[in-house]
Amino acid sequence: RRAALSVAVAASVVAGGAVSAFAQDRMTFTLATAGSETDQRSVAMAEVFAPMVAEFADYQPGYNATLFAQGTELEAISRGNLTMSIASAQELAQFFPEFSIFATGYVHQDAAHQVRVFNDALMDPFKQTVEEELGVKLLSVMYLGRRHVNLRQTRDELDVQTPADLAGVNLRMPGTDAWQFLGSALGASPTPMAFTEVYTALSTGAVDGQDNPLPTVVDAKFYEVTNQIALTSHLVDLNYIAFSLETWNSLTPEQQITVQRAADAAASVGRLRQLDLENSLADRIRSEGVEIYTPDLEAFRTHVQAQYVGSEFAESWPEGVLERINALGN
Ligand code: KDO
Repeated sequence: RRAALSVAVAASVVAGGAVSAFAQDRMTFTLATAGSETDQRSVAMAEVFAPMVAEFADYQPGYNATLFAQGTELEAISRGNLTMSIASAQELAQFFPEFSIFATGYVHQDAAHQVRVFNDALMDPFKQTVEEELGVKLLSVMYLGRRHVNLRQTRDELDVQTPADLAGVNLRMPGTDAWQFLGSALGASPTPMAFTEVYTALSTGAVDGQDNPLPTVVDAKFYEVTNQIALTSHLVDLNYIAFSLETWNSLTPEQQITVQRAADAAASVGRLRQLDLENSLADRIRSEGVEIYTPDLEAFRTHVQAQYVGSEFAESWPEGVLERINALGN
């Protein structure tokens, strides 16, 4: 049947006919994420992406790192064992150090800035490298939110105003070099740990704190095991919808357009919902007994940025890209 079908498709291409008019085997798009099912990025993928591709593909998400450990998803896509992931720039920086520029503290200014950067020509060589060397296509940029420092200590025990106040604080950061560097740049002592371990580590005191946006603090119930959030906004964090290039190349041009539109639509719906949550959750978290306050942001920004200057990360950034990113800001 396959041979007959491909002859028919070839004939149709020659005749200029619509390839998608032919019946095809259904595909399965498997997505692995460390995020929960109720994380807004997961919700947007399930509610927006899945129905848009449903004509030709079944969307099968695996949440909470059940399919692949956090940080191993890109390799799984590259090896042909996975179709999609919600990948971070820090994970990409493991393969291509220049991606650390998008994981650097106080570079992205807000969600709109992330979108402008992702869609700008400056991203083309980055996207091309990931396609050519990893076999992964970055479809769209998702908004995770402003990361803040969330600690077990009460504010009476530790009032965080400047990076010096974080000296000796055992801060869980995700497990890659770019994340660890950011933890150090904040003034803390970073500990690498997978996301799925963080709640327990906070509850037992194995770590003093973690950094994530407010919606994640609520979704993962970190407010149950912490006492304060210093609104450092040290990283306006993003993720890319990463897609197998091999699968992409097996799609018809129309299917490719549909997948691209579905990814963009999911990213945009997820972004709006996440922004809404970010703006509305502080009171909810306070009502759980967590103190939320703004530290000396200028002190944090200056200190963090100074750590990157001359660092091995900054050396990997292609010339002029930071200036182009900044020029796309407000
Ligand atoms: C985390 O491990 O703290 C992090 O927020 C890092 C992000 O890049 C992202 O992977 C996220 O976890 C997971 O999706 C869980 O929300």
